[in-house]
Amino acid sequence: MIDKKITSKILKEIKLSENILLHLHPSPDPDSIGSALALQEFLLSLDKKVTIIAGDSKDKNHLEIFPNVKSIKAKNIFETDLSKLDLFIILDSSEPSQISKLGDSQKYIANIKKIVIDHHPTNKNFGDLNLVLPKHTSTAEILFDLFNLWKVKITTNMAICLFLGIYSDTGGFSNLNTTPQSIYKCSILAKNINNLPRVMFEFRNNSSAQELKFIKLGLVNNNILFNNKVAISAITLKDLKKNNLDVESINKVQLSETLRKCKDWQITIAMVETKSNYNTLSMRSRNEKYDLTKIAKRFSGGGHKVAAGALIEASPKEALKQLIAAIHKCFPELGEP
Ligand SMILES: [Mn+2]
Repeated sequence: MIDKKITSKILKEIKLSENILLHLHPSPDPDSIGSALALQEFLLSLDKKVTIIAGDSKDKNHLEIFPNVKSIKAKNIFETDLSKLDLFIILDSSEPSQISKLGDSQKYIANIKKIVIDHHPTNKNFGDLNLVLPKHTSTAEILFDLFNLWKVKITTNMAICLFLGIYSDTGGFSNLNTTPQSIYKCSILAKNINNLPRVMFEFRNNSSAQELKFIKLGLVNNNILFNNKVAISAITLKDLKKNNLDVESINKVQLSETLRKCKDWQITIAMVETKSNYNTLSMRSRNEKYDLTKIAKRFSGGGHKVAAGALIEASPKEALKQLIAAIHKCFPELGEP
C-alpha cells in the first residue's frame, strides 16, 4: 500500500510550486522518458510551468514513439539555471549520479526542493520527500497509482507513456518483477490507446542499423566463462572506433539482453569502455539467485536483482579482471572462472 501521508504531501508541494523541473537519467530508458512525459502532462493540466531536461545523454534513438518528446530540452543539469525553479521532481533515479555523471550533481541540486519518486530498491532517499516503492515494476506504475489516487484524468498521451514505461521495465511482462497488478494496470491504460498494436510494433521494432552493428561487435567480443554460465561482452573504445560506432549510438542494455536470450548463460554483462578507462556495465541475470545488486554495489552501481548497472574505472583489461573476481566472490557456486 502507498503511504497516503507522503502522496498528499507530494501533491501539496506540486500545488505550491510554479516552475517545476523534470529530467531523464543517463542512458534514459522508456520508464525514465515515459514517466517524465506523463507527469509533465499532468503538471501542465494544473497550469504549472514544466521543464524536462534530457540530461547527460544526447541519444534520441528510442524516443520518437513518445508523444511530445520534442518538448524535452537538450540540456544537462549543470546547464540548467535552478534559481528560477521551485521544485525538482526526480523520477526513476536511485541517487544523484542518475541526474548527471558529468559533475557533482548532489551539490548542484542542494538548494532546490526535491521530490524523489522511484522503484529501485537501492534508492538513497535523497529528496526532501521520497516515494520509493521497490515492489512496483517501474516509476510509470507508481505514477499510475498516484494519478489514480489524485483522480487525474488519464489522456491518450499519458496512457501511451505509462504503458511503455511499465511494459519496458517488465521486459514485456517477462521479467521476474512482473506482477498481475502491473499487467492489470496496463490493461486499463490500453483502453485509452487507440492503436495499441501499431504503437507496440513501432516500439519493439525500432533498432537503428548502428545498434545492430554494435550487437554484432558484442557477439564477436563475447567471453564465455564459469563453465558456460556467464557471458561477458567486453568492448573497448578502440573496438568502437574501428567499427565506426560512436558511444551515443550504441545500446548496452540491448546487448546484455540479447546475450540473455541464451538459456545457458545465467549472468550476461555488456561492459563497454565509453570514455578512456571508464567501463560502463549493463548486467542481466536469468535468475534472482544471481543477485546482481551484489556486484553493482562493488562498482558504484545500482539496480535490481536481475537487472543492474555499474561502472569500473580502470583499463578495460584490468576492469574485466576485477569483474571476473567480483563474480567469483559473489557467486562461489559458479565454480572457477
Ligand atoms: Mn525504471
